[in-house]
Amino acid sequence: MSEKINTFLEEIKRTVDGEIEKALVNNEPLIDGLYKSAAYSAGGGKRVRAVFTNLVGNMFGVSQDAMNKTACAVELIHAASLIMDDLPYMDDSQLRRGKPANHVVFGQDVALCASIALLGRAVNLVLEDETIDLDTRNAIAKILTHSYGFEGLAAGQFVDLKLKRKNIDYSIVEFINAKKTAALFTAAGKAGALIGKASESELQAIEDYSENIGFAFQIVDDILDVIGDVKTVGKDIEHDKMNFVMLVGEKEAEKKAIEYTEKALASLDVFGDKANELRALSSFLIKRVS
Ligand code: GRG
Repeated sequence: MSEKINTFLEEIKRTVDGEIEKALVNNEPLIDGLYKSAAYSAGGGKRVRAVFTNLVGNMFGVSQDAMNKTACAVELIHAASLIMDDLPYMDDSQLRRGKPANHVVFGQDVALCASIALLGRAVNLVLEDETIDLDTRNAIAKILTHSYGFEGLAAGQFVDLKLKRKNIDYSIVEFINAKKTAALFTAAGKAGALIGKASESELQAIEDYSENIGFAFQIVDDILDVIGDVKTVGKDIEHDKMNFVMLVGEKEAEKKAIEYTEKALASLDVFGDKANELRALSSFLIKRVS
């Protein structure tokens, strides 16, 4: 199954890359620089969140066409968040996805504009997606906008920047992980389930799965921040930045990542064999090195 998931990841990556290219076609020469900056950061990456939307959608028998715009939107939101995260007044990172961060190449002003434009394009892609019905588009747009606002990325980033260094405790790190990482994972998973017309209980199962996988993913990210190699990880490694590993130690962090993954897997029981690809994704994510 691990070989299959690798092929699957590659296939989805290709599809999403194609969608992103289509989503960022510019017809206004005056803003070429803005599109260049947006496209620069929208390119690359593992596309894990898009994979999530696709695997959940597949489980409900959704056609590839009906998932493409939503999966692309999720990745555009993620890209926008990475641009912002790297800015000097945020994490002040120079390297992202193995290349100079957006603001290093295009300047902070352009980077911020590109990030905002990507968020707008992401939501519009969903709202204008004629392959899915209007109610579903609205429901997905609602979930996505929540995922990066007060209920998601912005909230997590705020606490990360303003509180964590002063009040380091487990509940704060948990809050940050839930908002900064798990929120977008959950939105990606739920979006796939909504397109697939999942029942309330199925939607809840996907929410539980995604949330716990998001937690595990962030813990692995924190572990890589401490023990990772900058070349493989492709972004600045923040050895001095407080994170989950510094709070509980590397061994305990590993245990926690496994615990969250197991919790996530338990939520898939209701789907039986149909969830095998999601199960394979979980093992892939826990073993990742970048
Ligand atoms: C309003 C969009 C928005 C954001 C404002 C800056 C910010 C608040 C939040 C930062 C959120 C953030 C960047 C969280 C880190 C999540 C994380 C684990 C990123 C790495 O994800 P990977 O490994 O990256 O999937 P690739 O490069 O593979 O896509």
